[in-house]
Amino acid sequence: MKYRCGIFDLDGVLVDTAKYHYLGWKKLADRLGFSFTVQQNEALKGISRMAALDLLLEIGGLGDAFSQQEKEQMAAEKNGYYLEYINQLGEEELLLGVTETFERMRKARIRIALGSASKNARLILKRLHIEEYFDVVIDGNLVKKAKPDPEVFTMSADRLGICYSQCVVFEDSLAGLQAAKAVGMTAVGIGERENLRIADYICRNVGEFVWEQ
Ligand code: B16
Ligand code: MG
Repeated sequence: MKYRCGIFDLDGVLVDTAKYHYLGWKKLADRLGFSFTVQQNEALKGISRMAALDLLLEIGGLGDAFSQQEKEQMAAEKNGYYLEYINQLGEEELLLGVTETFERMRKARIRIALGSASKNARLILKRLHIEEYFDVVIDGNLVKKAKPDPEVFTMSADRLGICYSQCVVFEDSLAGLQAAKAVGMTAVGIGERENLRIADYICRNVGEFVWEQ
């Protein structure tokens, strides 16, 4: 097997937390007095919390209306709403093929890493009871630069001492695929081809990936 490490994005790859991010942002938008649709939420996927807030405020026509301090309070407010959902999250919300893939990787001695923009990643892994599978967890608390910058993936590989060409990244966002490809990692897009054209492989879920190819 040519890969020595699999690096997994969290939201959209291991669990569908996007719906809870949406509900959290929607509650904030409701309070601020504008509507926010599921379709508009697509643009907020995969980017950092503060970048998502900036986009949300632009959507609501409030792009320049608030100070940095006010924006930080709003981001914290949204995170409070989001955590109400996350604290209810259970193993049954793991996406298809995740546990089986981790078990196969363990047997084949392929290292397992998390590369997520979320600052809530560790809590989510705990709630899903999959934290023990990870050799390294790199999340939004550790990186300075957001995807499409590859920092979240290179930090994972560097900590494990594995060269980038031996890493395979599983990602549902275009920015994440760009990040993986920029440093020569194999990029597996999870989702529909039309959104993920630059991926080396496209799968509907992580269990579909053929490790031996
Ligand atoms: P938090 P991922 C990303 O997770 C989400 O896709 C994105 O929608 C969210 O804004 C970002 O985490 C930050 O999340 O507010 O929990 O720090 O796809 O990189 O696993
Ligand atoms: Mg994602």
